[in-house]
Amino acid sequence: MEQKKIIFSGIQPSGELTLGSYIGAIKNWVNLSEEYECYYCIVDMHAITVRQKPAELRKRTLSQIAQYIACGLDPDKNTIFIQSHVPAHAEMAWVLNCYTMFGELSRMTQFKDKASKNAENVNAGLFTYPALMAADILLYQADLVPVGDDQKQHVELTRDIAQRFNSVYGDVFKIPGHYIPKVGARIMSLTEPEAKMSKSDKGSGSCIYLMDKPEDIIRAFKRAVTDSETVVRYNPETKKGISNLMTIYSVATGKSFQDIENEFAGKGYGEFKLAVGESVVELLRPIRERAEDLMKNKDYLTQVYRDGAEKASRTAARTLRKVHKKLGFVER
Ligand code: ATP
Ligand code: LTN
Repeated sequence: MEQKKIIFSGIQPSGELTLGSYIGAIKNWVNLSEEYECYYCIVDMHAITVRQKPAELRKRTLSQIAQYIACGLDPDKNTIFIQSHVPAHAEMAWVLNCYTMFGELSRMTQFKDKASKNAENVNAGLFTYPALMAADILLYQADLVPVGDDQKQHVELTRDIAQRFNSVYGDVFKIPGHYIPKVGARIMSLTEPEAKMSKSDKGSGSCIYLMDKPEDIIRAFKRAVTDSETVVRYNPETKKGISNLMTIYSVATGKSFQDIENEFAGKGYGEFKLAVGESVVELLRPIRERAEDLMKNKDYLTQVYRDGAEKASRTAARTLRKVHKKLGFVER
């Protein structure tokens, strides 16, 4: 039988999952999960590059597992696990740190962005974050990494690190590619359509969370920033707000941009925004209900992440062993 290709992706439990991360990443994880062998991780070690409240981090990590499953990831078919449960990630990250250049890390836009937002805590972990992400991906010899547009630079750096290592030691790592969706790679903030929708913008109405209540979702869409024209037309250069809403509506309903323009020809923005809000309520309703149910069953969730870590550990240990041998570390 032909070996399935491998997928690895992860999300930090640094906040609640958003509609942006669902459309940009998780939705594609679900689509790809039949065809590939998939590892989906909750990257809690990445999350501590920014200060977290311990009780909240613990709760969000568990609830993120429930939300992965509720989005349609079947734990029997996908390996769902918590990064800190597989020590090989930390061990491999150290090795890869020694094959990652200061200059490369300095150029990462996410680092520059987070360093400016957390000026009082620009720690070394925040800087070397991409080496840990490379370790995540390379440990599993992943072929493909499904992420949103903002993570493309990190996946490209992972490829460079892998190639650098391979050029010294032979074919150790598979060189991974990124999988970025054609529609929805960068969902924008509802209140500031020039900026990415981000889970750290809590409370401003700019962001929709998977667990939001229907009335909050509708309210946020009613308030979404549009423009001074009154025509529903796709143009991400001049009509950022409307184009973003059209993207969301297209993903939620399966309609093309042309269909959407026809549907709302001659109608006002109010009607359009309400329709987008309602489509998102229906998209998220089953996910929220399922996740709430799963959160009541902690034993099941524990079983899922323990089984996941066991399976992930086996694969990760194989790559780590190979790397240690190549480096000249004495076998344990
Ligand atoms: P933070 O605000 O802490 O940086 P975030 O909201 O950007 O977090 P991440 O955890 O960094 O979310 O992202 C999880 C995954 O979802 C990544 O693959 C990322 O590329 C994707 N993603 C996040 N936000 C969006 C968005 N607005 N549009 C499309 N994809 C997104
Ligand atoms: N850096 C990513 C999260 C992340 C990741 C990964 C994504 C950590 N390790 C491995 C894909 C593959 C983020 O900030 N969203």
